[in-house]
Amino acid sequence: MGLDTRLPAKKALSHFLTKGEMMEITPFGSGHIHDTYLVTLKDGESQPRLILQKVNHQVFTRTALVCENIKIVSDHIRQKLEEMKVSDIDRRCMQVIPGKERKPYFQDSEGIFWRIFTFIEETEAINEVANTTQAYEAARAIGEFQLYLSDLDAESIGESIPRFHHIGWRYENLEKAILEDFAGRVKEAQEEIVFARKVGTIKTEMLDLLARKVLPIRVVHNDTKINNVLFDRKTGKAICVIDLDTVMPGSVIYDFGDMVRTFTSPAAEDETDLSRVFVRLEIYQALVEGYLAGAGSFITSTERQNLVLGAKVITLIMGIRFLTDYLNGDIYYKIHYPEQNLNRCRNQFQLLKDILEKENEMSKMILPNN
Ligand code: GN1
Ligand code: MG
Repeated sequence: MGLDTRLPAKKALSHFLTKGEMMEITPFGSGHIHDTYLVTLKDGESQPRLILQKVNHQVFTRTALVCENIKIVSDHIRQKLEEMKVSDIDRRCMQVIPGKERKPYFQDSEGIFWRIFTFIEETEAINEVANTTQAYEAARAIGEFQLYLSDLDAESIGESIPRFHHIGWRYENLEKAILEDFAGRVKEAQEEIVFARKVGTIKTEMLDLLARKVLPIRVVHNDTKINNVLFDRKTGKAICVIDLDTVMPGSVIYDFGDMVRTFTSPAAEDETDLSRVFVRLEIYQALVEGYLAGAGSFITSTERQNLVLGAKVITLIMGIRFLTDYLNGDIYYKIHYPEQNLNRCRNQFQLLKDILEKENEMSKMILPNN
């Protein structure tokens, strides 16, 4: 990224309530959606660092609502941590730096939304889980995240992306993309299309559950991939859950499912060597233990019984979303080469196949006494 793309970021920065002079601004992170920068300031002797983001408003059309949600949620968690007298609170939850107009964002003259968070120092994000301790830790952090938000009225925040995890809607979008064949790629993705249709029974099972309204609607994260949990560099403990864009009313089974999707496979989600894509049961076991250590006290038995369904649904949804984007000509996710979305889809479908094979074992590990 050259100086040109950093200029608007630099300009936006001046519209926030930050202390100090700007020293450095560099592109940061590996997200698929926004443009993210790490900013270093100079404030007397100290050099505070910040995360500045140009929000992708094509993906998040309800941009102001998303930023306001994040403020509500991070303030709520902070209050919980204060009540619990947790130490090091600034590193344990995200902190929004307000714009000069006291909003949790700044909208520039071109309508672009910018936002700033404090940078959480001495942490690392990982893209693949290396051992059971990491899985336990990250899952515990997600479970606790849900726990802290379990008394926040789901109506107090808005839906950042309507129908985000609605599997019926994701199938509708796929069928539309197949019909339109906008990028002329349907012929390249025959096998994947056949597979998606074949596992439509997962959709039926989920839609049936939704229709019965037995899953409580709670404030959940909705994007619990492993790199959205920060680990303390020194202790290896999971200390903060980040990327709160998709925090909205939903079900805990989606968060559990996205952890299974991204923690248990030893490979990244665009790995093309599919022999490396499978559920590591020992990692899964640690994930379950960590999650229940965080969330076991408040989830209902129906939620518990449907956690593995969450893993199937989320992995299927992600495969379908990557496939749909491939067919639409890569308009949603950032890609680095033309086939990347198809590769991501194949990867997710491979993982789903393995989940389906191990489903019984996985369910038993959650309900050992039932
Ligand atoms: C996107 O923000 P990021 O890159 O972590 C996506 C998630 C997907 C994920 C797949 C708003 O997340 O839903 O699970 O990519 N976020 C949105 O890697 O679509
Ligand atoms: Mg995200």
